[in-house]
Amino acid sequence: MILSNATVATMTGREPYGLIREAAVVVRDGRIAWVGPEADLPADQDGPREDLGGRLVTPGLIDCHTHIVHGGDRAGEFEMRLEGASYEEVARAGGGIVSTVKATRAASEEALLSGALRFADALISEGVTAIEVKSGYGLDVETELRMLRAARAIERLRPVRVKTSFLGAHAVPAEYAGRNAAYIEEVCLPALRQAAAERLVDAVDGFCEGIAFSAAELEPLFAAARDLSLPVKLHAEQLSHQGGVQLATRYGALSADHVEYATEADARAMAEAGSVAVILPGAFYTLRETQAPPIEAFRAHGVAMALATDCNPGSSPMASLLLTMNMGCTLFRMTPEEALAGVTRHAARALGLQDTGAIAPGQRADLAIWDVGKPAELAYRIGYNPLYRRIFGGEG
Ligand code: DI6
Ligand code: FE
Repeated sequence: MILSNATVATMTGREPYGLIREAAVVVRDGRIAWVGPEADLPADQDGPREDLGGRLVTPGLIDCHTHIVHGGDRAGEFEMRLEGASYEEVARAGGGIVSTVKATRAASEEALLSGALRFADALISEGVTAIEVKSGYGLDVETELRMLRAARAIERLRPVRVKTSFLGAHAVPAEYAGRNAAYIEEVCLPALRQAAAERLVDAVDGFCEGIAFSAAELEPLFAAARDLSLPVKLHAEQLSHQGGVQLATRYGALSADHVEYATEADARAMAEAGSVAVILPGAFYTLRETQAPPIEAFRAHGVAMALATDCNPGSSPMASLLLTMNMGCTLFRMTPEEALAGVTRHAARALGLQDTGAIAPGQRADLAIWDVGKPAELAYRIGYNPLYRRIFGGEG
């Protein structure tokens, strides 16, 4: 297949967006075989040509932080918060994450899967070709494993790549209240080992926060991840500064996520460790947070920034990566180019994926074709989806 007469945002090289106008992309055997100015197309690259009429081609989008597998919803809590209750107050009153745990424990694998497919389909309709999915609403061995199985099943039913993260250390369940270390030891570690043995886990995540786990409490979990040769990532410095980034970077984390309260020193540590800052404006917006992540420090230290939906029933009930891009720009003054890199190249890196997220020879042919003329249009409009076509592994 040859996509011709295209504007291609390769997301590689020095040009903004790696943009090539009047370009062609050659796809063979599910991979990019060639990309460049159409005038330079080698004569031996033949095949059916599709004229894209100047439309924009980008890498398929990647949502690198979601909680789309869960039971129930939290619309009631939304109403409570609108009446003035804070997220932390709701959590301490037995709402919040713990209420989703109840609904998730009660749900079958099929119910969890069909619930998740609603959000996966919404993301796919916006050109998403890879989604990260976390566990973390089971908080017991059996339910954590069931969530991960449901996450894996998405990939068998839809043309999308799924990467799973074990988030057993998301909250302390009622039966372990006040016994955080015992919960990690008696539930998280056995669940992680079993999930790893069943190849259900691609990375290990945790929630380092006053309402969840301290950095010291998470250390044994990260040590276990290292023993299992699994990469780590962390919800860090979201609502307060807890030292999560320092823990994560000591373990060479793929990413530190949220990071609103990260410091200059944290940004330096992330740059040194090569950890991606995953920026989650949906949670910031939903919780009406006021502390924005230190975007300027990330830029200054050369920390790669990804953007993701954090799609979850509580703090970020958002299933649109295009809206996420807009929010990254409007709320945090990221540039539209940073926003697109944040949902392609840098999102791939936050998941440890090396074969997707850019348009270059040898990369998987995961592409999104948009009915727009310039790449900044993707972050600019609100509530408008200009996807023209999506190609997944050369198909579509
Ligand atoms: N931080 C978040 O924003 C989500 N999890 C987390 O660790 C919130 C999840 C929820 O409220 O259900
Ligand atoms: Fe999250």
